[in-house]
Amino acid sequence: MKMEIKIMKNILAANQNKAEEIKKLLSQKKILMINLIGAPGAGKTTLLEQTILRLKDRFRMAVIEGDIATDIDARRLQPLGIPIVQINTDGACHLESTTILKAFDEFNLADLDLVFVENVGNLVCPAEFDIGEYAKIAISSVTEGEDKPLKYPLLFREAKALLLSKTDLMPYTDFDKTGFYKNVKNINAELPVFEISCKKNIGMELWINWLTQITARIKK
Ligand SMILES: Nc1nc2c(ncn2[C@@H]2O[C@H](COP(=O)(O)OP(=O)(O)OP(=O)(O)O)[C@@H](O)[C@H]2O)c(=O)[nH]1
Ligand SMILES: [Mg+2]
Repeated sequence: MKMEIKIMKNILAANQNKAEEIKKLLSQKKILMINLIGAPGAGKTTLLEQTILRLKDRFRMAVIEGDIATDIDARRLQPLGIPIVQINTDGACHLESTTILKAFDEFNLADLDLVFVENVGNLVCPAEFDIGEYAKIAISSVTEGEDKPLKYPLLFREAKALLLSKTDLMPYTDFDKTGFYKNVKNINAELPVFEISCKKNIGMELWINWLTQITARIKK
């Protein structure tokens, strides 16, 4: 039992060291890195497609796609014409900073303003790991229910913004929006929430404005 705890501590310490290296590098190069975290199917790749389309003329972007297996998401994003690296974790439920640093070798960092990381679909483990990002962004869809902030509090505590996705499906579910906001507030009173539907193009401007502002601030 003692041994297990020590191993976990070592893993987290090694991850943190690399994460600090990444933070320094990104700060030198004035690059903003976003770590997108949500359950499988919450709408992470769809959000990236729609976000990148809207910011393409403004920022130079790249994507690191994290999945347990396959390059399905990387292929989906390929038509956007930006650099993409697919990481397959081979079973691991989250990305770590060592792999992120290796993925940077595939990019010309001098040519980038914004790097999106789509973490492995999971509400738990990715929230525990600092990968050197500027911000963890949580995405939770209405079909997952309003109780997720209470059941998986770490992500909602760590996130700098929360996207409530698939709002077009709200009329077809028993999603309790008032309850959702109450639960979010309970965990993280300061967390900005953006209600979006990538499918019906609803609510995207506020999210895009928020992201544009923080990216522009980093570039100064
Ligand atoms: N109705 C509706 N469906 C959506 C919306 N956004 C995404 N979807 C659908 O939800 C499903 C999952 O979306 P993805 O973007 O692949 O989700 P993901 O979070 O990247 O999934 P993983 O990478 O497997 O974890 C797809 O069928 C999307 O078309 C939305 O705003 N409204
Ligand atoms: Mg995806």
